[in-house]
Parts: sequence; C-alpha cells; structure tokens
Amino acid sequence: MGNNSTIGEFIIESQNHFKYTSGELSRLLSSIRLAAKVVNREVNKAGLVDILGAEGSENIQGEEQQKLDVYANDKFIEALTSREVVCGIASEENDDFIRIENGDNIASKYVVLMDPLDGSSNIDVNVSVGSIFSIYRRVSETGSPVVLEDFLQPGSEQVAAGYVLYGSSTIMVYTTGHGVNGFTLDPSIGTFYLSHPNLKTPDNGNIYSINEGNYVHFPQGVKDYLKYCQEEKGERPYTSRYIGSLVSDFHRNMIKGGIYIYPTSTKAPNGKLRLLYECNPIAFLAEQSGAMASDGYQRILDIKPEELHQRVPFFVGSKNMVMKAMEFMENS
Ligand code: AHM
Ligand code: MG
Repeated sequence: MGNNSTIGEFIIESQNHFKYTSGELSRLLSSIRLAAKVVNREVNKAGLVDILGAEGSENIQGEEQQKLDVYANDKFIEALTSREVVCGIASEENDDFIRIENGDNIASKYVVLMDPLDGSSNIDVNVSVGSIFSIYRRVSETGSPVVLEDFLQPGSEQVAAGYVLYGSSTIMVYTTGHGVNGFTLDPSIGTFYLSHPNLKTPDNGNIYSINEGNYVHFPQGVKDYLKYCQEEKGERPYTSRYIGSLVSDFHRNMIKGGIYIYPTSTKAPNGKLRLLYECNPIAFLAEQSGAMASDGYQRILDIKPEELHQRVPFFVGSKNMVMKAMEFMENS
C-alpha cells in the first residue's frame, strides 16, 4: 500500500488482520479518529479560547469554559456511545467505568480504556499532549451489562491500542497486533494519511527520558542505571530528553531509539502512570514495534490488573536499553 492511503482505506485493506471481521473494530477505530479530530481542533486553539473567554467563564457561544481534559473526555465518550461501537468505557477522568446500554451498544463486543488527554499540564505552555486508547473484547456475555472483569484483563489480551499525538503535526499511531502504523492528519481536509508505515524501534538508542528531579527518591537500580547512562564510555554518555508528555516522549524514542522510565519513588511507591490506559497500550505498541516494556522486573503486558486506576512503574523503549535497565534493577 502506498503512502497516499488514507487511514480509512488502510483499515479496509487490512481487514484480514482483524480476528473478527464484522467491521465493528473498524467502526470503533473510526469513532476514535473522529473524536481525535474534534479534540485536535480544540487543542490547537487552546490559547485563543482563553482569550475569547477572558471576560467571564464563557466562550463566545455562551458555553461555559471547560478544561481541555474534561472536554476531550466528553468528546471521546460522545463519539463512542453515539455510534454503538462499544459496550463500556473506562477513562482516567472517570472514577468508575461507564456501562453503555442504550441502542445497540449492549450488543457490542468491545470495551475501550482511555486517557483522553495525557500530559494536559503541558497545554498551557503549548507543549504536545496526546490521547491514548486500549481496546479489549469483553469477557462477560454479549448482551449483558459490562462488568469490572471486562476491563481488568492483562495487556496481552488487547485487540488494538494506539495514541493520537497533538504535536507539531497531529499523528495517530495504532496497532491491531500486526505491527505499528502512523497516520498524519492533513488539517486542511481533515483526513489522516499513512505517513509512518510499519514503525520499528531501533534495538539500541542514545536517549534516556526520566524526570531526574526526583533522583533522590528513586530506587537504587534506577540511580545506578542513570549513572551508567551518564558514564563516558563508547556511545555514552547518552542524551537526556524529557518532555513530560508520555505520548511525545514515547513517540520520539520509538522513532529515534531510546528509553523512557517512570519508576517507583519514595513519594510514589507504585510509580505514577496507570497500567490500564497508559502503560498497557504503550507497551502493546512498543512490543509491536520491536521494543520492550517492563515494570523493572517483568513484562507489563503479563500483569493481571486488580484495579481500574492501578499504577505501575514503567520502563519502555529500545530492547537493549530496557534489558540493561532491568539488569541494574535485578542487581541492586
Ligand atoms: P497525567 O495523566 O496526569 O497527564 O500524567 C501523566 C504524565 C505523563 O504524560 C508524563 O510522562 C508524566 O505524567 C510526567 O510526570 P512528571 O511531571 O511527574 O514527570
Ligand atoms: Mg495520563
């Protein structure tokens, strides 16, 4: 397939990659794409909306100003519910999962877990943010209301996962378990085009991404690995790059080679990132691109989740770099 295909054409041509070919997953992905375009429009005028709304808390349409992460959450939920493509949604923005029982949703096989706007503290300063999604087949019987178990599946059961990065351009990157492909939005016509076919993470890299300000709180293994990254030997010292937006840091490392770490710390004993809608989808993409994702000791995708908003330490990126970091964790 040429680089000129739109994401819609690409999905149709890859139908045989989907285990269940009812077209439901294609429709689900197309709903996510639609929500992403709406969120993209809003993210792009974030500063403007503030100016227009400066007099009071309302914008020119007289609507109340909403924080963008709440707005993104609403848009994703709206797009997914109104098209009857999922029977349940779990989101970083909602304490509990949402059962969708109106219309034909109840007959849907799929649940979606998402972080509708990750890194949203970066919005105010014009730095890239992203939306992350993870899709599973429900384990409870179709036609009945979804239950917590439908959401608490190990990452290895994901049917599809991806992210949208609202960066210098907007790109949607996803996998259905047959490699990773990236589609860049042409904003003038509102269509995503295949721009990054078959993305592969280099096995080695020279970038490490971590919030080093927390150094004193890190476990010894991470401290030792950081010293290793900074040592003058061969390809080292590595370069440090940390945007503070998981999607952006991961995307860069996937293309250039590198490692991203959000470890445990004395302040955050389980790390900060959420297993179900941040680490699992990123880990699925990582593995599909030839990279690795670990909690420091074991594969992220093998973890059996116990809670919807469970946190987990996260080491993701170029295979050899993640293996090296795990070696330091093991030996510390
Ligand atoms: P959020 O879901 O509240 O936006 O937090 C997740 C973000 C990640 O995108 C980013 O990698 C990390 O938090 C940055 O955290 P910190 O500021 O502690 O370095
Ligand atoms: Mg988040």
